[in-house]
This record gives sequence, structure tokens and C-alpha cells, in this order.
Amino acid sequence: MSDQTHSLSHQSNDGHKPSKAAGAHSLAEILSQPDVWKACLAKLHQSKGLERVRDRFGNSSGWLLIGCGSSFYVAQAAAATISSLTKRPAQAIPASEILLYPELVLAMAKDWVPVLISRSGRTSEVLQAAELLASRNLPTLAITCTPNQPLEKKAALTICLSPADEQSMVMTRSFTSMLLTLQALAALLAGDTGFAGSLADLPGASQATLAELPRRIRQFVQAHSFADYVCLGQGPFYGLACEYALKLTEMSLCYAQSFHTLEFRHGPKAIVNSKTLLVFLLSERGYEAECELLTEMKSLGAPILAVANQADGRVREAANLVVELSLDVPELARLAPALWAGQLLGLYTGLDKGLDPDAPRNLSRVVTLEHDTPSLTA
Ligand code: F1P
Repeated sequence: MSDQTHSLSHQSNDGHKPSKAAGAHSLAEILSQPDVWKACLAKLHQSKGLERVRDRFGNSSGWLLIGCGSSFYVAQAAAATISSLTKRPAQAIPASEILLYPELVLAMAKDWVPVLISRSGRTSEVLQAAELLASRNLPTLAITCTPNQPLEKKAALTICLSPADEQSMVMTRSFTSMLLTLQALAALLAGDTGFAGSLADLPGASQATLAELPRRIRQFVQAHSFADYVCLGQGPFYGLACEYALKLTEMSLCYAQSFHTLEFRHGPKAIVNSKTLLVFLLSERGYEAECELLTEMKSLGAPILAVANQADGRVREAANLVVELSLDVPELARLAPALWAGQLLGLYTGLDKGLDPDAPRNLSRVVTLEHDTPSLTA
């Protein structure tokens, strides 16, 4: 990235190896998304990876998407896309839920294809979930970004998106790349070539939006001082709202919550004050109802960041910052770029606090547990 304003890395003054500035990996990984998506889609096309999944699992009655942390939120957004496009049920579940309450999960999803989503392919709970499913003769599909990891050996079929792997602890491009891949799978299963074409167009179509976003979000962060954050989304945007809150929590150690947008009236709105930023991920289907809430919260004194494909006068007037994607693709195909504002909000808020968003305290890239989850071994 040649643009100086986007660059965080610097040369050390002793002329040796360039030292890494705080957040440099995350920023580079965020900005690389369109190129990485293109590389992943090209790899999938070449390897016929999605066709292999369709041939093996295409007749199943539903899809159970499993992950931890960000990968669980990938599962949520992907499940919304799969059920909308294929008209078959799809449900997201954290890996721990299958381990602790298998009967609750599998009662619903007995004949569904389990999809294990894990950037690292090493997260203990995901590996244990793979073992539990295998012990019940349920073959699994794995989506990962790291080749030759234990998950691959436990799954019946694996899609590995190596161009999307990251150096940072927090997931940014791996999130959107795994989401796009599952969306491309949904398009293939549904025979929706138009939607598949929209995903293929996305890297080129969204470049311009990404190019101006870092400067706008950084200025917004520097001009304000928020104490808390609330991220709101409905339908396919709910998983994204959860990921916005997680990015803020991980990268800036802030308190961030997520809710279904209209749930915010039912109690959580008590938190509204001039120091709590409300982030609205506005949908097309819910636009009117979501706008009503947005203007209502503005009248209570909430600062607002609105993310929409196109915003109208009401939103422009009420919001402190409006991020418009202006993409001529179906709403579900815009989920990945709709995440960028949240990734950058987390990054610049962390930097503003003097933190290194690449390596948040208490976190590791992978959660590996020494012992199996007790109920599995009981
Ligand atoms: C997912 C995850 C991340 C989180 C943290 C630990 O792991 O929970 O979402 O940011 O770094 O790992 P994975 O199973 O996708 O590798």
C-alpha cells in the first residue's frame, strides 16, 4: 500500500530490519482484502473445491456451521446466506455448545452437514467437535486458512484458503475470505450464477470504498472519545454486528456489545449517553424500522455511526459518520465489505489508546486447551 496515510510501518533508525509499528499487520491485512478475495476465489475455481463439496454434500437437508470467536460469527453470516439462497435450513453454533449440549444441537441437525470453520485449524474446541461428530458417523466439511493442521485430518473434506491467513492475532481478512467462500458455496448449491458473479465482481467493485475508508474512520476516531460501543444488526447483519463488537473488544480493549437492532429498545437503550457510540448496520429489508430506531436514539443524545449501502437524508442528518458502500450487488453479497468499518474502528481506536491491535493482551492466535472439555470425556 503506497499511500502514506495508510502506512503504519517505519524503518528503524539504526538502518537495520524495519521495525513493526503498532497495528501494521492488521492494517495491511485489512487493506489486502480485495486482492486476497480474488486469490481465494481463483484458487477455488482452479481446484474445483466447491464442486467437490457440492458433489459430496449437496443433497443434505441442512447445514450446521460451527466455529469459535470470529469463526462463529463467520458461521452466523454464512448460515443466513445459505438458508436465503438454498431455501434449506442452516444454523450457526459455537463449537463449545456441541461439546457441552450435543443432544440440543443434534436433535435439530441430525442429518445436516457439519461445517467446521477455523482459521488456524487447531482450536481445541473445534477439533473436539470434529471428534464428537466423527464418533456419531457424521462426516464434516472444514474451512480453514492454514494448511496441514489437525483439523484437516479429522474432516472428510477441507477447503484451505492459504492466501487469507494472517500474522495478526485478530481475524480480519480470514473472516471475510471464509465468509465469501461459504457464500460462493451457497450460490453453487442454489444454482444462482448471478450471485456467484456478484461475489466474483466484489474485489474490483469494492476497491474504491476501501481506499477512502481508513482516513475517514481514523479521523472519526481521533475527533471523538467514546467510553462504550453498541453494535446493531438484524438478519444477516447480526453476525457482523457481533464481529464489530469483537473487533472493538480485541483491538482496542473497549467494552462493546451487540444486539439485534430492534432489541435495543427492550432494555439496552438505557445505556444511551453522549459517550456511547451506537453502530447501526442498516439492512434493506429492515431499513425503515432501523431508521426509526436510529433517529429515536439520536434524540436521546447517542452518537451514531451508520453503515449502509445507500443512506437517505434522515440517516445523514442523524449520524455522526455515514459509511456508504454504494455497491451494485445483492445485499447478501455486500456482507464482507460491510465489515471493513468495524475492523478499522477497532484498529484506530486501539491505536488511539496507545495499544498494539496486532497483539492484544491476554490473547493468543489460537485457543488450545490442555484437557478435553469434561463432558466429552465423561
Ligand atoms: C478463532 C479465535 C479468534 C480470536 C482469537 C482466538 O480461532 O477464537 O476468533 O480472535 O485469536 O482464536 P480459529 O479456530 O478460527 O483459528
